[in-house]
Amino acid sequence: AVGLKTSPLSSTPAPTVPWKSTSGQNKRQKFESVFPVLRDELIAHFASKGMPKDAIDWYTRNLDYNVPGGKLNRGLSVVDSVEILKGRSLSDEEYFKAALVGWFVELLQAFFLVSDDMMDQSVTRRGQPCWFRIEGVNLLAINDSFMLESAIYHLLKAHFRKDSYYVDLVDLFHETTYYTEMGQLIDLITAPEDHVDLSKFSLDKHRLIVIYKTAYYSFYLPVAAAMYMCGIPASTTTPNGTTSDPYKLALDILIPLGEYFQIQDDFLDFAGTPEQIGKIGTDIIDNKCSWCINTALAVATPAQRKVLDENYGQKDAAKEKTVKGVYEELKIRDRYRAYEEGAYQKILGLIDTISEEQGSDGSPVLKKQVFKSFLDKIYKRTK
Ligand code: GPP
Ligand code: MG
Ligand code: MG
Ligand code: MG
Repeated sequence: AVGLKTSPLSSTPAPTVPWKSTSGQNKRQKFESVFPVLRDELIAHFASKGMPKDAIDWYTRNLDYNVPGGKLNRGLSVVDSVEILKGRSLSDEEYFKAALVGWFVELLQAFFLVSDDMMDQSVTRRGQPCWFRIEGVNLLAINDSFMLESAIYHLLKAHFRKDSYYVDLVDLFHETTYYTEMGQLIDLITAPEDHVDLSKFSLDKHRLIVIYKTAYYSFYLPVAAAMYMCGIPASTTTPNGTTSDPYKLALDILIPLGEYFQIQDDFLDFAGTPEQIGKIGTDIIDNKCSWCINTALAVATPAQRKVLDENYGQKDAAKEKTVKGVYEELKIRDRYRAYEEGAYQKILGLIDTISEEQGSDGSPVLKKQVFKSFLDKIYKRTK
């Protein structure tokens, strides 16, 4: 074995700070400027193993093609949450570490998207062809996705192994990945390619799928990671003696938030243009248990139901169009707008239940603004 434990690890100290020069620019650019730092660190480590030039070029292309270029909501939420929880602006070192963890969430997302696009047989992503569709890539994209995932744990070890919360972060990323894979499994087996049976769909089934495939990694992971980095303990006791688990409290808000986000994704798969959403919707053709079909099934007349039964889940653009026609007849757009308003109000109500009262031991506490800031990032999104 290569003795992973004893081999010298690359750069633990924060490298020169390229993001300093962007201090007047917006949060996104500042966050984006950290990506080349970790990309170069991964490539330098890879090259140090004697990897040949063509492999170095391949890995660099994998990272550049698949990791940046998204909306970055998840990654930015780590940084925003750390700032809100600390209640002050961050030092350069603190910013760098929060941004690194933000990029770990984006690396995890890249790993999921590269493989999800193969499983969903998607065409485009973020306005460009899906990685596996690039000439010469094909099934090699499976290994490329694995490398995006493993990069997280390499960088975590390089930068965080001496921190008290290191093991919490490792565990959080592992557990969240496992949950997402459980969700992906039920997403896929509820959508068999060769057998359409709409009676198997339900909004309860949909809820289970989206909580596991999306909500944990997209919402709980960034916030819980920030909470660990800020030293929020697993249990707090208020001065009046009641105890609560801030992570459970966060989960109880972030799961409904994630459910709302995936319903937006399902709606945009039907109603968004590829220019807007950067991807071509495949849910109807892929026989997905989407919010749109479930909402349609709940209100369809027997005649409309028959049309859905005969046209859903088939690799046929004309049939897809027919399904979309039924969605328009059933006013799915209006129903979505009503859903969105209700979900927004419900989540605001959940956020309001958070007590910001200081625990009796003086340890840091959860803040409403963490959730408000995340909700604001996605409310009424069109991409
Ligand atoms: C979103 O589903 C869920 C994921 C991208 C998680 C994938 C999980 C794996 C373990 C691979 P989606 O297919 O609706 O997303 P999109 O619409 O972006 O393709
Ligand atoms: Mg999918
Ligand atoms: Mg997909
Ligand atoms: Mg989708």
